[in-house]
Amino acid sequence: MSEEKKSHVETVKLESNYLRGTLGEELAVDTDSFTKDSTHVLKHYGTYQQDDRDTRAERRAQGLTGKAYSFMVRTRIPGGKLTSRQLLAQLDLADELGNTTLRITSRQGLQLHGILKTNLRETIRRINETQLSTLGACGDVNRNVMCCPAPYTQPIYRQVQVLADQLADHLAPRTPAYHELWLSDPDSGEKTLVGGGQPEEIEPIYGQHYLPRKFKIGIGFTFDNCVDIYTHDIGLLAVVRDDQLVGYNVLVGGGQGTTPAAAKTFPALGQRMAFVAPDRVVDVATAIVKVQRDFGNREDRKVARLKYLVHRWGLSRFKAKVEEYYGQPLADPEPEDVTGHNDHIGWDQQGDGHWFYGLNIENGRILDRDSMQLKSALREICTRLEPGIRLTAHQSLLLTDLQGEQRDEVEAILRRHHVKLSDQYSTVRRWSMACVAWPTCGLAITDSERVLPGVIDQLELELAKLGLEDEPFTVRMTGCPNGCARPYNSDVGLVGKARGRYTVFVGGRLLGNRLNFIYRELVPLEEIVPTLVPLLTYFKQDRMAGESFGDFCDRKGLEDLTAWANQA
Ligand code: SRM
Ligand code: SF4
Repeated sequence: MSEEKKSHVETVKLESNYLRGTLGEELAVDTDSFTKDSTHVLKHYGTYQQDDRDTRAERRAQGLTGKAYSFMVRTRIPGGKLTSRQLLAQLDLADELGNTTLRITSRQGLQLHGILKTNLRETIRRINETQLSTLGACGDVNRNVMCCPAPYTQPIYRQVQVLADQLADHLAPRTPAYHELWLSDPDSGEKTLVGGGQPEEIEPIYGQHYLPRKFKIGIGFTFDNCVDIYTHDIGLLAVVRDDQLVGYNVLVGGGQGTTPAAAKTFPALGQRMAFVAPDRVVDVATAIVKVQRDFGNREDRKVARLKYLVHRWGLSRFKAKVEEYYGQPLADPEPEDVTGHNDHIGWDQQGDGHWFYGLNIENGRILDRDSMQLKSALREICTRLEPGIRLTAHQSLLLTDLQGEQRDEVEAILRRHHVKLSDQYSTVRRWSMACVAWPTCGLAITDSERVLPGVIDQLELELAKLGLEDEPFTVRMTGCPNGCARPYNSDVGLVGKARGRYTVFVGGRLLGNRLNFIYRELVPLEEIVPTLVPLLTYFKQDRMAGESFGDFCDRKGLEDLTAWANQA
């Protein structure tokens, strides 16, 4: 493809000299923001330039020019595994340099918001000092690698975590610019010379252009698809027989993002491509990444994800190309598929005499407010008991490696800080998830995290009236169609379409292996629950034994559901 046809972001990456651009110069000057081109480069270091969208109008009214800029800083944490010390360091950063909150993301990462440009370097340096990294948390590279976070002692759990770590290390950008820009003393004059090196020496996997778009990998089990493997560019399904992990079914081309006005875009489920032995997975994943690097669309970022390449070529042609890059034929996938889902919430035994506690955190936001001091409670638990920490794909966390006698202490600390124990959450709230959206997300059309709790309040009442309060089904909300809370395979998806209005999707499922469909468009926030009530009533009356709400909606289909709702 000629350089002229490539998108502007491609040119910026190519000319950035392995993600340097003018970031060094811009960091050195006393401004509150970066130039537009530099923000594209900046993302690869796990940080986004944002502004407080709540204050835009007020600032205009006050005659202030420009925006109230600050930065989101994302830490990538393979499998969501970290220590109490690392979590405490992030909480310190949130309090000292951020907006005093810390956010667990839908990909087992952590996000700080409200970091000022002058504090960016210190923030990233301090995260690295705790042996965590922001490199590749965003940008056109492989993102955080997800895997089941449960700390059970059976070897298969350790094996998937080891694989997540290996993939994360192997596919991390290797540019020395990360160290140079963020970790070395800017006044020391320390510079790493990369200008003369060959692309294959500096970035053997990515080259000078990096990937056409973001890239995501998740590793799940057949009996526990808690990481939603069908939604990743590469989904790895661990095939376990007689307690042994015999290999992985490799799924390709999953993804959620879509632009409703552009018919060429769509959410897609991963397609089952091959079965690969455990020790070959990193090489096969690398071959897939390289195929996307060389053949993914670099003209139009809307259709640049791997799913569009798989769609354009078809699975057989895509597989043949991966085999060519890998150097060997690949076996067909084994019959195993996902059969279960576990959010790991509540108390459970690890198998080594220790316990873990899955603490439900509503929409992943760790903060103190008058009615509940979650941040302080976690600080006290981490300081006094030093549990291991695992972040879940549902924006919650597990406190691990606890002694039996520490269980009461954990609960007492949570209670003292007015934090609800996991069993005090309703089933519907436990299985709900919202993206960040307003006010920090620059792409948000409307609210998500700030309004979902109110929607759930109403739903709880209606479900109780119908006697459906114990019914597990997923409700996922996003402030725009990009799909950051994975709303397109959930039982109920609520997707921001206009300010205060949402598209209501139904018919997905907890297992994550079916897309939902649009039930109603442009539903005002306050009408969401009234829109769902007739469907829930119908479900209660006409469901088959054991049928879930999503399965029911899928079986009935749009026409039938609409006819019922119209006469109800
Ligand atoms: Fe996302 C862009 C937040 C998981 C699909 N996402 C964004 C940005 C960075 C907005 C932007 O580009 O300016 C959001 C920052 C908001 C803020 O203020 O923090 C953002 N995404 C998030 C997080 C924090 C949502 C959350 O509440 O947890 C998640 C961070 C995960 C992490 O730790 O890495 C997050 N984003 C996802 C997921 C879910 C997943 O990966 O499992 C998806 C759908 C899966 C997928 O990628 O297809 C997702 N985010 C997007 C997209 C659409 C991509 C596409 O292919 O069309 C965008 C927009 C884009 O890339 O142009 C986006
Ligand atoms: Fe922002 Fe949209 Fe992602 Fe929500 S789904 S965080 S509104 S980009």
